[in-house]
Amino acid sequence: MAEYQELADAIIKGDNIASKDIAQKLVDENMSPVEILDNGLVPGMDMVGKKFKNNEIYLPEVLIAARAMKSAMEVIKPMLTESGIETKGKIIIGTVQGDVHDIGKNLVGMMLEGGGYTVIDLGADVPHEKFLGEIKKNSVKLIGLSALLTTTMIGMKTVIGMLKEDKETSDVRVMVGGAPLTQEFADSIGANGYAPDATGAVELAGKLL
Ligand code: B12
Repeated sequence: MAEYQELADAIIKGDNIASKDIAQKLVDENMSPVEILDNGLVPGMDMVGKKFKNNEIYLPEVLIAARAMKSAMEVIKPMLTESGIETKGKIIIGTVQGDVHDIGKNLVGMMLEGGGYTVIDLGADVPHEKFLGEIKKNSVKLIGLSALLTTTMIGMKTVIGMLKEDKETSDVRVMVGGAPLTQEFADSIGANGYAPDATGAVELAGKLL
């Protein structure tokens, strides 16, 4: 559909007014939030990633594209998170220390809320110890760690090690995700699960909790 292409183009151009308006139009036309994500927003952000990698655009453009992505996500958020049923459990999520990428993590959070979980989002660039502290404070049994940089993903191993060493948190389950991750990497650091996207994260949470 042409509107999905327009939405992807708005993300690529970093037009946060157009991205919001087109997302709203698609919502008004009864498109599901997952369709809007899969056909417009995610392909748009993928293209931004490719252009950035090929040096066709630079960081400022990526930042304004991210802002356009966020304003469209605000429009679909209420639909993704409305569930109204009692919570299936609490999950802490966050992007690991040193890493400010939070778009994918935010999507995972929204989808988990939509799936009926209570999400405690610690944000991005979360110090390793903060995960430990918040898990204890909130008696949480599942956490989701996100990383987008090959240099920060190893921080997940540190967090898992800290949890295992502490009696109070040794049974906490950890799921991991982010563009550079693989199932193989997740297994190698002792994570309990990996999912390649936000829909997979919800399925995985169901298995792990
Ligand atoms: C947007 C973006 C930025 C924005 C981030 C804005 C924000 N608020 O998030 C800004 C401009 C700040 C930025 C900065 C940088 N970036 Co950047 N960025 C990107 C870009 C283009 C898109 C990322 C994105 O949002 N994707 C869309 C979302 C929806 O996808 P996602 O994050 O993968 O999430 C999905 C899945 O992975 C999964 N998932 C994610 N988290 C989790 C968690 C769990 C538990 C589960 C189960 C699943 C899951 O579900 C999500 C939804 O489906 C990528 C390129 C790319 N293709 O990834 C580069 C990219 C990640 N950035 C890169 C780099 C190098 C940087 C900088 C170092 C650049 C610099 N020179 O300063 C800085 C780093 C700053 C820092 N310390 O973190 C590189 C990383 C290369 C590498 N090998 O590590 C990439 C790959 C670009 C490239 N090709 O070179 N970046």
